[in-house]
Amino acid sequence: STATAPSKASSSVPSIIKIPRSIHEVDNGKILGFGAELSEDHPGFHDEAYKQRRVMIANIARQHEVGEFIPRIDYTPEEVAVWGTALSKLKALFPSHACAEFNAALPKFNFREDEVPQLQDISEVLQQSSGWQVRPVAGLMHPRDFLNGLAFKYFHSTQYMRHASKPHYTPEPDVVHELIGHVPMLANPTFAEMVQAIGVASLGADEKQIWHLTKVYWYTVEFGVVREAGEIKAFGSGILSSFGELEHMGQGRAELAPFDPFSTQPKMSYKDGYQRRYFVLDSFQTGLDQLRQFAASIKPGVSAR
Ligand code: TIH
Ligand code: FE2
Repeated sequence: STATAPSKASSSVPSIIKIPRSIHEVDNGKILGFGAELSEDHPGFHDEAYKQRRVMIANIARQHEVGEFIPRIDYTPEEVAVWGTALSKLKALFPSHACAEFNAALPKFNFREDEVPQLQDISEVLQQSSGWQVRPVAGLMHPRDFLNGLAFKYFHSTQYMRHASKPHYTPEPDVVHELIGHVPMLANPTFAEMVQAIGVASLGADEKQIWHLTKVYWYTVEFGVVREAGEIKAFGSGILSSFGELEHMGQGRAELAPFDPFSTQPKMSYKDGYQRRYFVLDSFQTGLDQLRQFAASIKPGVSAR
């Protein structure tokens, strides 16, 4: 979807940025990092059967077209056990550690420990709540494509399970992270608008702006916390889907800083383990206002069409 700008053979010449007009023009086929190949420090790196299973599930996402029924996965008893272990431990911490909006939305999805929810069913419930839908994806997408999807109220979701050896923390997105971490929050209309504002800002953004927005997304949607009656509560999906990270946040030893989309965001990494600092929103309405102001300050470059 991007083409090189004609003439002037200089590396500083930006390529033409195509603004998708619908979700059909958002490419979910460019898979980076873990999605393409597990790295050596991934818990499943030495497990051939696990890697083959991932390839099979990834192929389902590769063949899926927007608007089609999302094929069901017949999760193995081992995969169901990983889901159940993660869910039961997390559920014990949610009342004290998760934000009120998350706790209010969670029951809509009826998560059970003995069954991994299917993306199609979850997408239907989500659509009823906030108009958002889920689209399967093989692994980590190109940031521009992922962020563009948010503008159209589409959340790209992996469908494979984390490795059984590490149910309480994994370095990459998986179905536990998507369904427990992201989906209930996206059922909240104010939060969902906040996420959409990041997506709208990404339409036609240049490479530098995309990189900044990726970090903004990371420090809010993935790892944000919110002040609630003077207490710090989790709303970031990477905290809500990891018992280890949620417990770490609750211990209060990580640094806290106010979130500001206009300031330089710190470097992010999938490999650093638990966050050493969390950014704090005063409320989702405040976050929405901040992100809308920021989105309005981003002008699509001359190369956007
Ligand atoms: N660490 C999260 C978990 O274990 O659920 C997954 C990730 C979220 C963001 C990056 S990796
Ligand atoms: Fe995520």
